[in-house]
Amino acid sequence: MNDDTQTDDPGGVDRRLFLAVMAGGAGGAVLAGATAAAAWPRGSVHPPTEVGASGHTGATPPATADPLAMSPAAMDQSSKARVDRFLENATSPITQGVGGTELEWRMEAGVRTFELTCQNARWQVTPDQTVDALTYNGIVPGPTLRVVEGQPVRVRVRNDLDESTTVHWHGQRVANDQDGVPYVTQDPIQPGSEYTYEFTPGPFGSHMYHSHHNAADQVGRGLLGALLVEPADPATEPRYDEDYLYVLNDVLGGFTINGKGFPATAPYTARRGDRLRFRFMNEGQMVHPIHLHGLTLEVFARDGYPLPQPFRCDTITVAPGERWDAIVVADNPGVWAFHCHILSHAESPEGMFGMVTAIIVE
Ligand SMILES: [Cu+2]
Repeated sequence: MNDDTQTDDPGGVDRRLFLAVMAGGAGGAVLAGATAAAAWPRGSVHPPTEVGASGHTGATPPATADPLAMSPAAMDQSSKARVDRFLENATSPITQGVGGTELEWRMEAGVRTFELTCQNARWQVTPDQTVDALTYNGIVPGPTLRVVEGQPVRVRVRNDLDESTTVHWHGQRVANDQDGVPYVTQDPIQPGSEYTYEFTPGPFGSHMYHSHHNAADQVGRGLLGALLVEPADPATEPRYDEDYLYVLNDVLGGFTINGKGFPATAPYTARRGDRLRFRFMNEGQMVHPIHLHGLTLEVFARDGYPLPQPFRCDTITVAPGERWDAIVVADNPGVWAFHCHILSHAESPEGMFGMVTAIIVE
C-alpha cells in the first residue's frame, strides 16, 4: 500500500483516486488514475516530479506531506503564488520551449514542402515538471503546418526515435496510401529512416497530424501537431484578427494546453474589440469541457466543417479527436479565466493547475 490510499481519512475515501475516476469515467478509470495522479501539482509541497519514459511514473505519490492536509492559509498562499506566476508568464516566460509554432516551408516544383523530424526531447511542462517527450522537431505540440486547400503538400518525415512510427493526417481526405496507418496503408517508419507523405489538402479548416503507431503512448507523449488548412476562398470563413490554438492533452505531464500546464500556460491577449479565432483540438484521451468566463464563444465549425447554424455558448466540450472553431469578440476588459470545467483537471488544494489559462482583454 502507498499513501495514495488515505486510510486515515475518516470517510475512508481515497479522494485522489475518486477524483481520477470521476475525471475519466468508468471506462477510463485506470488510465485516468495514472494521468490525473501524474498531473497532481506538487510545486510548493513536494520536490519537482520527474515523469519517466512511460509517462506514468509520476503516478507514484511522493512520500512527503500530503497537499490535501494543507491549512486554509497555506492554500490561499499557494493559490496566489500560482496566479502571480501565471501573470508573470504573460510577459516573461517561466518555462523553456514554445510548442505549436508555425513551420517554415519551401516550394519545390509547385509543392509546399515541410520537414519533420521525430526526436526524443526533454519538455518543460511547468517550472517544476520536465518530462521525456517524443516530439516533432523538438517541441510539443509539434510545429503547426499551414497549408491551402487544393494546393499540393509534401512532408518529409525523418524518424530519429528509437522506435518506429507513422504520421496520420487527421481530418484530411488523402489518398489511401498516405493515411499513415501501420500495416494497413504503409509499413511503419523505422528508426533512422525517412518517409515522404504527399497529399492535396482538403477539406479546409482546423485539423491535426499525429502518430498512428502505438498512439496511446506516442501521441500522449507528444507526437501531435496542428494542421491548418486555409480555404481556397478566404471569404468562406469568418473574419478574425488573431488566430489562436488551444490544443488539449492529458497524458504527457498531465493536463496541458499547448504543451504547458498552469501556471506556465500562455494567456491569450487581445485589444478591446478584437475578434479572436480559437481552434480547439483534443489530442488526449479524455473529454474536456472548456469554459470561458466573461466573454462568449461563437462556434462556427466542427472538425473543420462549417456549421449550418453557428451557435453561442460559454462551455464547449471537446472530445478526443474533435476540433471546434470559435470566434471570441474581446468586448469585455479584464482577465478572464478559460479552463477545463472538469474541476480535477484545473484546481487542487494548492491552487489552479493543468488546463487553465485566460484571455486578457486590455
Ligand atoms: Cu479536462
